Amino acid sequence: MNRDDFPILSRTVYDRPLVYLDNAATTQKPRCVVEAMMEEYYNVNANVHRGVHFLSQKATDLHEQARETVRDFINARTSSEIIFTRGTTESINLLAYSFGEAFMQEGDEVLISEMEHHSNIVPWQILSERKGLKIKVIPITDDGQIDISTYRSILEQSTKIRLVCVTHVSNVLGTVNPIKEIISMAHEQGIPVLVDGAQSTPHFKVDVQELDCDFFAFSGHKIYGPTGVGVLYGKEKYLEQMPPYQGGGEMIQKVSFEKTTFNQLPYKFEAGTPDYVGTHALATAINYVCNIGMDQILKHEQELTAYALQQLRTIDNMQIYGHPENHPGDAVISFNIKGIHHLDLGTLLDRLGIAVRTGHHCAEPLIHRLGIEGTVRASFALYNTKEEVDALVQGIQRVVKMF
Ligand code: 7TS
Repeated sequence: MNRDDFPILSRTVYDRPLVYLDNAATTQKPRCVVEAMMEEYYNVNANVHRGVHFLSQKATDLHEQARETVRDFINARTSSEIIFTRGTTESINLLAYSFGEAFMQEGDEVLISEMEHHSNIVPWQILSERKGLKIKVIPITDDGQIDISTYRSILEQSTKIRLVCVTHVSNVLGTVNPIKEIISMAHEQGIPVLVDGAQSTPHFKVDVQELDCDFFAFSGHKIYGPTGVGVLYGKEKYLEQMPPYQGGGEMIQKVSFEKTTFNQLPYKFEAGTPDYVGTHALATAINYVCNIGMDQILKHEQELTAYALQQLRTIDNMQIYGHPENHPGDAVISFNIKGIHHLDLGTLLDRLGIAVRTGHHCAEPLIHRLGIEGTVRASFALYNTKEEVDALVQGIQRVVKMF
């Protein structure tokens, strides 16, 4: 599917064709995204929101059109609910600081799950230190799913939980969480929910109004966009009450040495010159995937994941984490081969031109829960093929023979 749009995919590594299976870390960029950035720097570049001159207005238009493209992509109600950040990590840090200031007091609780990326753990720990909060954790089952009945009882037993923060899709297990159910259960107790959408937005259609999530975070670079740009969606009713995260230009209305009044949404949360070239390139990436169709992408990646699971399971001593039969996961497969360290396997696959990730994948508590030190992880994107899965399987078999 559209491989030719991605120039890097035709390069070689150690004189072998590149097989890029590290898409959960970051995706490769289609030509149109790189060209959009080049075109803007060559022909449009000027700072946004501050100039009356032609170029500044043009750059501002592209930047604000990008906000509208993101709004439409996740179906937010208004573009003032779309805050541009550097990525998922910054989105969650912004929320932790600002939501914490507005809505949390000593003794309050934040509820996260056992399968979170460090980006959805550490900001809450920093906030907890600052405010004297407690972090509670929803456990997962042995087959890598959120334990919904324990989640229900945690919600029912505490009156102090102020926010539930859960990932949409696990970056280690590929588990697609029943996020709508998770959100509605929290809402029954009057608790808002942050969804970490870093691993869902690249793979299937997300509708924040349909989910009814209160906050949603994602990264541009995982959805074929540039690095350094991401999004925090938030319901206006919360954002209005939250104080700014950083101070500076752009986020103010009036400044004197005595008092500053803050700008309206979303600018209140966007201090300093934004990455306006990045936002335009992100919108180009979003238009690119929408032109292919998120449903097409999902179908292709589901077929590829099912094929990969089937082929990987034929290898002796293969241990695959998550992906139970009755609960097909997303385009991420973590595995180990008994007797071979994940780092050795990853390094030897690299020598065959196959790029996979090894280690704890920035989700150490989850890796400990699985009782291991790390995994090898293959993760797919719209441009991966069955031939690349075959190359992975043959590569693993070759490494196994060496041991
Ligand atoms: N949340 C999840 C679920 C993620 O997978 C990641 C990045 C992040 C948050 C942070 O995103 P960032 O763009 O702000 O860095 N995950 C990975 C990964 O699995 N391998 O490298 C980065």
